[in-house]
Amino acid sequence: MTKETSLEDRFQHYVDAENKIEPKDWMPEKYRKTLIRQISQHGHSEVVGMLPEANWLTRAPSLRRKVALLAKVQDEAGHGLYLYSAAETLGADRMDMVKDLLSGKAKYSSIFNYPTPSWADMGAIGWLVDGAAIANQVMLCRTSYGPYARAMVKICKEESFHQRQGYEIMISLANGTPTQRKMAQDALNRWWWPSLMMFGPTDDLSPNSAQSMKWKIKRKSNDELRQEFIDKTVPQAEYLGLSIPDKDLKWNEETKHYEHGEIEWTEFYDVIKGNGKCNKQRLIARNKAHDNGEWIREAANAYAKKQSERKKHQAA
Ligand code: FAQ
Repeated sequence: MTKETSLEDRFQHYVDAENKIEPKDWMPEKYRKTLIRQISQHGHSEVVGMLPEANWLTRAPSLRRKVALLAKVQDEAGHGLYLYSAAETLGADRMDMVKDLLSGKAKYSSIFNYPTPSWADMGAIGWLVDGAAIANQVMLCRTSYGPYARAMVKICKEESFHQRQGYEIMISLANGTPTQRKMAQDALNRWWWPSLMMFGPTDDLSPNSAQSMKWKIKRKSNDELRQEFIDKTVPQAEYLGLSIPDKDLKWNEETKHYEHGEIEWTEFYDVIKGNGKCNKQRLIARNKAHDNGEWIREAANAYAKKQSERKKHQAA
């Protein structure tokens, strides 16, 4: 048995016994790389995920709605920061991660490449997109890497507020005028399928799942989580009196789950290759924001440099 293999075996036993891996613990290089990939993609998703909703901040229909939406969008920025910090504990460099996002090299969630032409999209995003994010992220509170698991606990609490915020908008629209009901239905029609795609490819076509589940990075498979989301969300749509845009959706009394129609996987792969409706627009917006922030990074770095010089001077 090679030294590396025995370390890997010990690592696996440690994970199997439900221990958390901490930054200074030994870990297989592939475990570290998988986590950096997933956590940085997750961080990028939170950061880019601010853009579709930021589009409506100046046009929210009331002060109350505006305050809630503003708080939600700010939360997403905070989530991005926790996640980049968690990736840094694995040795990733923040500026490298940011550069990969800005150049289009790094992935972020497919869902944020869809447009938000209507106020009802704010409802649908909170209800469906945050709903899907919660389904996925509750399991991540138990992920094997300590800093990621702990970040997810706080993130999930905030995502619950986001989901309620969105569902409450949907309730108002669904109980409103015929035009408002139509807006709500239209938003559900446009966000339903992309929300199902958020969970990633089907288990048989998910190259990373098996190893990630063995290492307890992921606790449930993409299909399991997608099914949980559908089972939870269909009754919520019924409560709103809205129709899920899937003619093949039906309850299976034996399995106690909903069966759903075919997901357009070609659309998903097109979006993650950069050819979605808003991929280019999102990267342009992120690059512009980054360039506009240059002065504050310069000021922060100059301040940090000055502080460290002062400390050195005092110590001498
Ligand atoms: N979009 O082998 P798998 C949010 C990629 S946060 C783009 O199954 P894995 C909050 C995947 O990276 C939403 N790419 O991969 C919010 C891989 O490519 P790679 C983000 C996707 O990692 C709400 C390839 O396909 N949440 O919404 C997607 O085992 C509202 C093969 O896939 C997270 O990131 C996708 N949807 O499972 C913010 C949660 N799906 O890297 C603002 C953490 C798959 O090999 C407003 N991440 N790919 O080149 C995860 O749980 C996992 O990474 C999955 C994918 C489940 C996303």
